[in-house]
Amino acid sequence: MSGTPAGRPVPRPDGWAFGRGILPYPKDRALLWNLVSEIIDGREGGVMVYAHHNADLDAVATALVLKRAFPWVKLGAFKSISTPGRKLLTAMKEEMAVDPDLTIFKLVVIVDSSSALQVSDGNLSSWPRHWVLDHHAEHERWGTEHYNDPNMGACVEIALQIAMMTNLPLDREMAVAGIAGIIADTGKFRFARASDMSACSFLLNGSDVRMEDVLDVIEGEEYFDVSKKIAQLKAMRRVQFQKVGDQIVATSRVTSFEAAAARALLVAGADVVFIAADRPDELRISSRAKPHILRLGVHLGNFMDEIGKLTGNEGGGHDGAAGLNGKGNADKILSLCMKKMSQLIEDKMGDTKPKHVEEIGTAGENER
Ligand SMILES: [Mn+2]
Repeated sequence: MSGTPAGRPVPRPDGWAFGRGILPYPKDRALLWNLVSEIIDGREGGVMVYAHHNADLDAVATALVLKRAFPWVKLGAFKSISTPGRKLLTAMKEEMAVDPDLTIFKLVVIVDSSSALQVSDGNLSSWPRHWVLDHHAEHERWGTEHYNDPNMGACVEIALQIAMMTNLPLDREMAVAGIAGIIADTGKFRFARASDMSACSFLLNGSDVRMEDVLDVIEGEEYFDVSKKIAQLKAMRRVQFQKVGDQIVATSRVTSFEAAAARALLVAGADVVFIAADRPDELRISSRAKPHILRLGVHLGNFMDEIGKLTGNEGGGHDGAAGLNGKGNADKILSLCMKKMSQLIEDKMGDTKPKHVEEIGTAGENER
């Protein structure tokens, strides 16, 4: 790091720098200092850093970086913590309480939350004094002190600004948490802005952390789970697919890890997938679609609801991730999904694309 003491960034006109990476200075340093002062003043009475319901990686990362800067704060979350969030906490050997008693604290710092409903039943009147630290563009007018910077792709970038303002040296844990939060909130960099990439470069240059270290933490042992690897490979071997215009609809069967198998097939090239987990006592079908399919107007939750009704099962879910539970012949239901989805995509593509549904075949057979 060419003359810079390890962990200390170089101040530049536009921000703190490590190598070519820059973390910009906060948009309102005075306002952010107000929060810092209150956290310091609140030390005696207790400070709770509070994350939203099902605290995601960015919320957990924000809380972890704040705890690095102010070790006396306690961490908490409303209702639950997401699985990746829990993995990050375990890796950092920190704890986050679920639904702690907030009334015993002097100050609550709500992080990564754009509305009161994300952290409570909506009524904060019985809460102690609270601050909000957020980065959402759609940001509720909190009836309290708040700092919101939608130019930050992840809330943890603001927490890192706070850490740098307090002259905290960058360490490995902060770098891992920072990159994890940015990865999560940019859809694994798909929607990352130059500033988010620059912040990651700042964190990588300023620490000995490698991207692989961060991904290992987020994905954890599951990444190396042998049953999951086999399920994904079996799903590959049993795949059937159909070309609709330039889109690929694929189906396959596994006995478990159907969601992981669905993701693997999307990565392998499918645009919409249906994976059956076929067990003696029950049948589950997991379905996933890429964002451009959703932009055509396809809603998998509604689609699986319809498949459920047609087959006497229960189906439903989100636009890009849905499922079905019940009983029946896996192959028959999968081919129904394939047929109906191909028709639906063809309809949605409408007049702009040539109507063209082409059977291609199954893995192991001739690909052409
Ligand atoms: Mn966030």
